Amino acid sequence: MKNILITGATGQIGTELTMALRERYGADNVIASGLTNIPDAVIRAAGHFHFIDCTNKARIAEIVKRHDIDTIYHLAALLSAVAEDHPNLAWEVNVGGLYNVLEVARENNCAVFTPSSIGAFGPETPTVNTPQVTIQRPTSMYGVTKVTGELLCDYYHAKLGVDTRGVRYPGIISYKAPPGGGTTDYAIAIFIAALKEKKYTCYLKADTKLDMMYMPDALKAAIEVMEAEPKSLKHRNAFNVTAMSVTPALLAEEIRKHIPEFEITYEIDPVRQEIADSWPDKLDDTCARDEWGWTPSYDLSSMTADMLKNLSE
Ligand code: AKB
Repeated sequence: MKNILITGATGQIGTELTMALRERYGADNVIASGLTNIPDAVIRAAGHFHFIDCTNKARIAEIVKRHDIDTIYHLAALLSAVAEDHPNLAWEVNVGGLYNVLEVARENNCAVFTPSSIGAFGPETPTVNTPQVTIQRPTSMYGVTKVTGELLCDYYHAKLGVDTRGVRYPGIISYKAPPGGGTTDYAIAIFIAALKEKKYTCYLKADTKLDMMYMPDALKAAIEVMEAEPKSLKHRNAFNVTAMSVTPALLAEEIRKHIPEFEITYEIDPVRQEIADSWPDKLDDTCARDEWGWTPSYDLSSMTADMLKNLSE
């Protein structure tokens, strides 16, 4: 990787991935881009930033050529709850944007990282130890766009020779930049509320089990899958990756070990509950472990301690 372009660089993952890639490959070689009007000050100060709307293919191509880009981390996307509210826009951004990136990559010989999600699964998918290759019939618009994206990336690799790679992210827990309207966002809001108010009202039921991952592991997965030897990859796109499998009740119990007076109550949001109920409880990430050495560093207890420490600072 010589020169990297990141789309969606001002989002939850993009903000931190930009900084991690700049540290690893040099600030001048990592070009951040996003659509927000006020890009994160740190990203701007630390290197190049361009406004890119990923539905505009010509603009992506212009920046790729200008900086001689050879790798694109394509993070720009609508998350599940927002996508359910705006299905047309979700298709346009999540599928149209990815298609544009893949076309620019094909024309300019770039490798592409695209995150898929646990949202690519549906109610008919086995919920425990969800296999790498299994039934995928998602019922949310977000899921429909993610499965389409996985298939598009497979096609561009198999038929058009583009070096496409990716992982299926679970809910990502972090403290630097806020998430943008996902179903798993409660797992961040709960920490902020616990520290500020010692109580939190959760929009998912107490026993809703979902895969989660702490941000340092999410960054590690994105970097390692792109650095993996191509010949060791049998699957390439959309590797299952996970670090922990938690419910709101379990997370609250873990937080109480640090803040004993913390209380959780529940007011269910039917839209997000339905989405969460259609997603797996626990992914099997054996293929990622075997093919490129994936192994998470944080579990529920170490993540909780680190989140509380950093948020209180
Ligand atoms: C969401 O909740 O939409 C995302 C995801 C799991 O893809 N965090």
